[in-house]
Amino acid sequence: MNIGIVCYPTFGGSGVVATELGLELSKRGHEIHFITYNQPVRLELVSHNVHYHEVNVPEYPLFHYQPYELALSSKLVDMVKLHNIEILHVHYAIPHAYAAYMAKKMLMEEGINVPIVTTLHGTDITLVGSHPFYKPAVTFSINKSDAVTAVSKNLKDDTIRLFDIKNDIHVVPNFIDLDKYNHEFTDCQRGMMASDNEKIITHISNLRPVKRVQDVISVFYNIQKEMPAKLMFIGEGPEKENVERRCEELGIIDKVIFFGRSNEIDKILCFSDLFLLPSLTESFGLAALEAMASGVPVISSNTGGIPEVNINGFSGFLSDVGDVEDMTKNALHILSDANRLKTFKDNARTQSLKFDLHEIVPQYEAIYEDTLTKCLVL
Ligand code: GMT
Repeated sequence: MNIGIVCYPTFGGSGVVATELGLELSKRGHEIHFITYNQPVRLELVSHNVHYHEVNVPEYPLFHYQPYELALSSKLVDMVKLHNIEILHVHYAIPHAYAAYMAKKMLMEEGINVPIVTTLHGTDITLVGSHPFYKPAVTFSINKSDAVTAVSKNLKDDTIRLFDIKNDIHVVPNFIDLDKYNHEFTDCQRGMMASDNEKIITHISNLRPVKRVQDVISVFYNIQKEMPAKLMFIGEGPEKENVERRCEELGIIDKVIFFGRSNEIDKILCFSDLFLLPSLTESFGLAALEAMASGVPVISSNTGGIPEVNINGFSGFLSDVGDVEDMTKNALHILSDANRLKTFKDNARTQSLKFDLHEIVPQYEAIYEDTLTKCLVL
């Protein structure tokens, strides 16, 4: 198949999933066209069947806001025609599904019918999309898509609860390339980060308020009072300065290593003992899955789609949002006993196997085929 993928090219989970999906589909023989405003961060290699088409928005002083969705829909029209793209898979409703629908209508004028598959990732529904400003456009875009998928059952339920949805929503969970997160990784340079007796706690996110990174600091502060520990803090975002200031105030700054954005999180996760994800909401929690695939148990909040990924008492523990005392208790329970830690590490890896990309990517292929067949009939 000749597939166009539209996504946010940044470090967010939706862009990561879209990129990994495109790369795996290319390995399975499909021709993939990424169409976005920057080369996606995990798209290191453009090969004979992986292409990247940049959307440029010409600056024009009359426009107070430069119209990205207009530029995107025009680019989609051009790329579909130029490369005979058969199907468009757009990640994130705003503005991608909206722009794709406009492109579809323009192409129809020329007798070309290109189906649109929209994948909902969470923030497009729970945080941004349900805002009254965007709600009509998001509802419209979802209802006009030829197929809709959501990354968890919880996100599907939220979408149906928050919007007037006429379309079916297929749950296709996020996935992981288990070979990339091999916990037998031999080049694991733990010794560079911490001494043998120190436990390594890790957090990865875009440090937005929804991630509740202050809870990460609180839990880590409590842990390091009980046992030697280091915190690996990966990511950039609006909460970073507050986090640094709080670590200074608490006197733990020398125990926290800030990595900034990283494309090598597998190398950091391979020496981690515990992963913290205390988010306010999370449609799936791809970062937790990446940790588990590296054999790292997860202490998380019990919210959104996280319980579909992290199994309480098996791959880690779930606590109420903001309950840092419970999170601390659970973290210490896992970390304080070497045998228990080993069991939780093994369980985390076992749980991640359910999200093997070889199982999940064919589900997307089946949706493409089904959607193409339906659109041919129409
Ligand atoms: O969590 C973020 O801030 C990024 C956001 C995104 O849109 O890229 O992540 C969302 O999509 C990921 C991939 O499907 C999910 O794993 C995240 O849970 C989801 N984030 C939220 O729901 C807050």
